[in-house]
Amino acid sequence: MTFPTPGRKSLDGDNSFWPSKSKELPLYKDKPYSAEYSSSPKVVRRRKLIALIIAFFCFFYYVFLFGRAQNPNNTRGSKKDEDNGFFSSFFSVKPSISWEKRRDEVRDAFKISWAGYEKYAWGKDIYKPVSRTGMNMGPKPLGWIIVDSLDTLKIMGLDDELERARSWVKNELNYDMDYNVNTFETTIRMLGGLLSAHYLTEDDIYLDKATDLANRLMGAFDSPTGIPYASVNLHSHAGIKSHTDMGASSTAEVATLQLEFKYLSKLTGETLYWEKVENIMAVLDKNKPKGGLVPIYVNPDTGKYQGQLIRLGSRGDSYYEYLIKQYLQTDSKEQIYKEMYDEAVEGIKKYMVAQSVPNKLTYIGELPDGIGGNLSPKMDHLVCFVGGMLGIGATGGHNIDTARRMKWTTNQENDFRLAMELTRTCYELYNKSPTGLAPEIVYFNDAADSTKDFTVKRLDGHNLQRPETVESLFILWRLTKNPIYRQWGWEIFESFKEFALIPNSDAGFTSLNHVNKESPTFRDNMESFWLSETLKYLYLLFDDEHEEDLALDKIVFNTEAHPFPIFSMGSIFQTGWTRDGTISEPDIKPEGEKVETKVILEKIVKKVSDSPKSVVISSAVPKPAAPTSSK
Ligand code: DMJ
Repeated sequence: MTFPTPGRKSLDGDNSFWPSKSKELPLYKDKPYSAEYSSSPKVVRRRKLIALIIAFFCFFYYVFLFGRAQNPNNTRGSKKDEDNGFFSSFFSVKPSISWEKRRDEVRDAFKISWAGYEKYAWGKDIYKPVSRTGMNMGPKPLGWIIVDSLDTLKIMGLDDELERARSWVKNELNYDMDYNVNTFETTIRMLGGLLSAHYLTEDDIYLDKATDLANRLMGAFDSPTGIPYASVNLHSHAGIKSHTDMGASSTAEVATLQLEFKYLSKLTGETLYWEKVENIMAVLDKNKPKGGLVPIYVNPDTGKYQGQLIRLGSRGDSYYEYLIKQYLQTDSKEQIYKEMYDEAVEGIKKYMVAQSVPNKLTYIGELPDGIGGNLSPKMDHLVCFVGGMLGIGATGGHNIDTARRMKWTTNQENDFRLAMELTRTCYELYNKSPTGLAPEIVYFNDAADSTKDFTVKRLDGHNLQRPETVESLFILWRLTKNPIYRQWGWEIFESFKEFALIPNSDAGFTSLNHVNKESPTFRDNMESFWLSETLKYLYLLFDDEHEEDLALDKIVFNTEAHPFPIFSMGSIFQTGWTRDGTISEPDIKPEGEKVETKVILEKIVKKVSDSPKSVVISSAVPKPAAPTSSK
């Protein structure tokens, strides 16, 4: 008996790829021989016996069907194919899948990684699970792994572990160190981690630390244009230009700070953070990017894009992600970001989407020479966030059926279909690899005689336990409730267990050097996003309990998977710029007006307000801001 391979069917949200029951089991295709009607006791007994036998078979038939329908393991067409023969299936009837059990297995994987980290590297920024050691990035720990994991601990209900993490944050974490950190990474992982921990626990310690950190990061924005420098010194607050790339900052990095600083503004009532990050968007948009597509570098002194290379992989990715998320974060009121997002998506569809040969896998290539140049068939695994982004962008986080009943355009429908196609491609990056894990970079093949869809170069085959594919699976699962997304996520998780879990060790999971080898070697590093993103998204993919409190139309995940609430701007905040490049005077309300926040900490508001409020954006290119200090 054969079953369709899920990946080959169109995924239109209606489960149509599952085999229909009527075609599935020809169990009774031959009638039993019939006897003439008789009502003698012997015949009655015989009838009863036959009825019993039929009931017995009906029972197994039902169990078998139910097991099949619920057990999509049997639909795989890959290296993990099972024997789908009728008899073996019949006699090895599996109980229906418990997604709750699978969710708990993800939780167990998290616990194993966390326990290894606690035992061998507690408090350190870098964890090397193979050598069972840890290191700090600077003179003192930044809380890289602990802070990035706080909300996952809360979501998974790991209360004891969370208590130990909280106590470390409270007693050990001190950002006052003479050390240069990357502005973007520190914002998305540390500031984002603290803010979401505060959101989920309402514990003030996290907001206190977040505000202290944010004030130290403010110096990064002290460039002539307000486009932040790549790095900042945590002690002096001095912004530091990139030493490479002719001093340019990455476009994705400068445009992926907005959710964090705006949420902090909302929480504290301090408008400075809001103004600083909003200004970046105004300066970037003054370049009037063609097709909404932006080169991956921007010069912080001039605000001009640098180079031609356009891509949705490294240095380009979350620029696009934060366009739609900025729009959603403030309750879909800031139309300006939706406009920019829509333009970008049209540009992506027009200039960057292609299909591979032979299997027509839809992918997003790169434009090394900008729009008008050739499309390179290179795609980073990082690009796999796009499926989720397009899904959220089309539906606004609502279930697809609900969204389709609302105002629904052809563009939205096309975007959603593209979301599903790209996510299928990203799944295939795993499915077609000997380890079941995706490489870091692939090159799609488009020659007419290609026999395989993509090629992996020797140096591109590593796997860093990245989250983008499972992120999109989680989002599309929530939006469609199509079980194929759960099934694909489960296969990926099983591959992590098989190849990334260090055997005979209590140190946990690690990265791999090459996924295209049946016996891959370990790379001695566990990225913090394994805990903050990959395992969180897998957990939520199999989980039903957080559907309400972490509903996609109520929260936005920052790019490091830290959830923040969607909030109303109220009377304090507004969009302070228009798309012709001018920046309007912010209409800050008189002091004393009530701030609509769930938590306002008087002392924090005061601490922030005490720092020089130097930025009043009143011209197209704002003046350099005076250094801020909270020391
Ligand atoms: C994460 O730090 C974030 O998701 C970022 O936006 C991109 N890269 C990593 C995970 O791969």
